[in-house]
Amino acid sequence: MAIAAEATRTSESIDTVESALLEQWDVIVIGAGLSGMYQLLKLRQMGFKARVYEAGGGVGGTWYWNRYPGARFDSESWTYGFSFSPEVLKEWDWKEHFSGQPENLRYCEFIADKFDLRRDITFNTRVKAAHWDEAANEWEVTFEKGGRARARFLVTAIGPLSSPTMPTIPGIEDFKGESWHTGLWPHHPVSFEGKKVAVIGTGASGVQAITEIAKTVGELTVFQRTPNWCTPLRNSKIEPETMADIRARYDQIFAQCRENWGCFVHTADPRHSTDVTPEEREAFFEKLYNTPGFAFWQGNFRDVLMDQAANDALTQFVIKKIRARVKDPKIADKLIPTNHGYGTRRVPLDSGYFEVYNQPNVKLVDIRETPIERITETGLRVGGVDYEFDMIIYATGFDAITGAFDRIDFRGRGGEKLRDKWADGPHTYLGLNVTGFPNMLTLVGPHNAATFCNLPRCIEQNVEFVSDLLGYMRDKGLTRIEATPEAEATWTAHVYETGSRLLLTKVDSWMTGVNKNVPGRLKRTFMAYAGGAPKYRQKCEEIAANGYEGFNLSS
Ligand code: NA7
Repeated sequence: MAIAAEATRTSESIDTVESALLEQWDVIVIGAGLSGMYQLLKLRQMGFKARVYEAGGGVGGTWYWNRYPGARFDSESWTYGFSFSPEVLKEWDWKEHFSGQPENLRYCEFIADKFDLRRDITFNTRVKAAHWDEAANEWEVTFEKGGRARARFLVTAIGPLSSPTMPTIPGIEDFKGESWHTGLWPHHPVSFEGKKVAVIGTGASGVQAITEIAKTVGELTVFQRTPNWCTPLRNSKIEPETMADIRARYDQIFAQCRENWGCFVHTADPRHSTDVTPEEREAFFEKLYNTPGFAFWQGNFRDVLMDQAANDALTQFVIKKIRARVKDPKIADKLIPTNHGYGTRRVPLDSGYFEVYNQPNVKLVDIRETPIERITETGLRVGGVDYEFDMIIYATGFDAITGAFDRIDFRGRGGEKLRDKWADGPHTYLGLNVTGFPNMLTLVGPHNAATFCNLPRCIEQNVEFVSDLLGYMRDKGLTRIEATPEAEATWTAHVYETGSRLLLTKVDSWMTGVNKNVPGRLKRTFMAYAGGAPKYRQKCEEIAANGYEGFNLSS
């Protein structure tokens, strides 16, 4: 039951090959995750003939694919749901403050049912290529399973973390036991009871999965390359009266998110960490550490993610916490990151992660000390020692942000390949369009504020901007839009300038585009706009108010 070494999400059922089929639409949307679903709804409401093509067998994107044990929100559930529909807000009850994957997928399905979205979505259809046809002024999209479709506008809703990557360890194909990638988790139940399980990878997915698997596993061995700074999630149930209170405050909650850098409810403290005494600082850290969600990361003193000395003080606090949670000091040493400060990579939120290593049936192997040599038929060879396993879990992450674009052969004006254009990092205007790729709008694309965002909040902003733009063009009889080279260059430079203030842009992670499993992804680049969602929204509003300045619009 081994999975393929190459982590591809192939279309789930290969229907009849309809290679002759040519479908014609006003707008094609690629992807039926949250952004694709909302974009479809808006386009339909505006009277556009729109079609969504989705590789998976259902809606939900991230929540459709990432079914691994322990997968759940790190955002408060009630800040994550869509805000655009008062009816949805009235009808949907969140059951936990940080809701789990099964419920999150149900939410996506509820949205699809509520707005009858599925009738405009073609499932099990992975887009292989999208080519701009200059003469026809439209896009032609071809599918892996055959068939093609054309539309004047192309909207990519392909997600920032949707291209899973496997390690480049030799022998992956040889393993005879069960093996799964967290981002390609099967739809049937997977039991760990009595089994010897290996997990490779300790990012946010690995941390959630390891904690859950440890509850029932026979023996668990974690292969860790880089430890991460985890802090407690502190999830809890939402009782009906609490849900009623949340519902009454939705306007206020979403308004608060709108004003926040990453659209969370945790706002950075306006003080510098040196404005208070060491005792006050410690007490503040303690309070935040005990607050659910990203409070400790996002609601801390304003300088801790920008100033090295401030970050060092915070890091020392987390080190103490890890040491207090892990009984064996030698294991604690291995679990404490040494190559980056707290909060400079995506912080996994944990629900008992460090305590897992106090269990007698859980082992931690530091593969920087003893690298994995190969995968064998029965397990892993590490430092000359063969470890036997029933199951190997790859929690090895994604080719982030631009990876999903690289998997589709996008070609713009004159046949230019997007992959080539972005070879040294993304170049975009607002993270929503690329010069040379007319009429292509990239929701949650690189250099968009959405990458650092409580995603649905920024998805709503992105989708509404794109919808207004398409409505404006239709009203004015315009059929073509493309960012000017100047606007693209200015925005790209602005993204770099803004990012350089953050410590996280000086550290290797998916946020800086580094993935050691992917050729050409070893050099850091800037994947996201770090100026924050409020500034981004303001910029978009100004641009729209000025007749979409920075874009060439023509009929
Ligand atoms: P991440 O955060 O990219 O984590 C991937 C993990 O896998 C990380 O610990 C990697 O170590 C490890 N990894 C990757 N390749 C290897 C190899 N070849 N050998 C050993 N270990 C490896 O992905 P996640 O899925 O956890 O999270 C992605 C985001 O999804 C998350 O931040 C949330 O926003 C949702 P490394 O750090 O590269 O040394």
